[in-house]
Amino acid sequence: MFSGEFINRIKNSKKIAVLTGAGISRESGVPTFRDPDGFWAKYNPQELASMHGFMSNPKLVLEWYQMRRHTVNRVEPNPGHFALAVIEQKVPYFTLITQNVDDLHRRAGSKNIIELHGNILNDRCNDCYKKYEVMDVEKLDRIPRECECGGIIRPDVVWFGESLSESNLERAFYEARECDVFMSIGTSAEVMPAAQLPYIAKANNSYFVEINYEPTPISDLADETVHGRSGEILPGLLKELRLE
Ligand code: BV8
Repeated sequence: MFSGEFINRIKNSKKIAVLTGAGISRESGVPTFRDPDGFWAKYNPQELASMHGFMSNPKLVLEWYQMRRHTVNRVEPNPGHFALAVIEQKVPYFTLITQNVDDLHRRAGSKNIIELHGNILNDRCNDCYKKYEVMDVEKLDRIPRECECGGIIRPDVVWFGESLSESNLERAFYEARECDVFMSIGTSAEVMPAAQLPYIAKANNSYFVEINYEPTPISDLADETVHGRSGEILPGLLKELRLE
């Protein structure tokens, strides 16, 4: 499945950086962005995951996040998440940069995680960033809720059109620059600035491997691409590394 070159590179690597997207959580039962299921299929996630979408219909957007939280709280990390947590323990330095907001990497035991797009399990104040417990939409006496500072309370994620946390982005760019092996797993590589990371890694001579169900705009950039399900491919990598 993987070349001897890649296996060697991982075994001798000093620094590994991995970028994950919604595809790695698909086998846990979390719909990806491009294949929302059922009722939500008629909505454009890019519209819902935006301040404009939220302010135009805060109740609908809060219900969307509530449905996604219920899904995430009901599912488990899959063998792909667990495999990355095992590799992290066995190599000198490993950074997991995720676009996912589902908390599944942390639940699988990964430690050095950069959540580029936030985390769906909390709400926060839009102005002062104070964290708030999420509440059932039906129980809210006003929508959106208001922080004591006067700001509106919204999901603790980065929406389309919003800037990412400077420190998270700096750390992610740094790790992509410094790594000797970079992996992109389960992402369509369409969302910026996350999709810049493989280019940064490649520009700094890292060995870049893409694992994805189908080809993406970065497949030609990769030294190796493995197409298929990450929940099967990553345990296969553990086997080839004799880490299973
Ligand atoms: C910003 C949190 C400054 C919310 C998300 C430059 C060029 C063009 C556009 C832009 C640009 N710079 C900025 C933009 C605008 C925009 C953007 O990138 N638009 C794109 C869509 C064109 N970016 C932003 O707005 C970012 N902010 O840059 O600030 C700024 C501001 C304004 C204007 C300019 C600059 C903020 C982006 C963050 C958005 N928030 N999530 C929430 O989740 O509710 S992003 C959201 O999309 C999720 O994080 C999700 O992860 C991501 C979707 O990407 P993927 O993870 O890749 O998921 P997708 O479904 O697309 O693909 C899944 C893949 O997995 C598929 O390829 C599939 O084949 C594969 N797969 C499926 N099953 C499996 C599998 N692979 C393996 N195994 C399987 N089993």
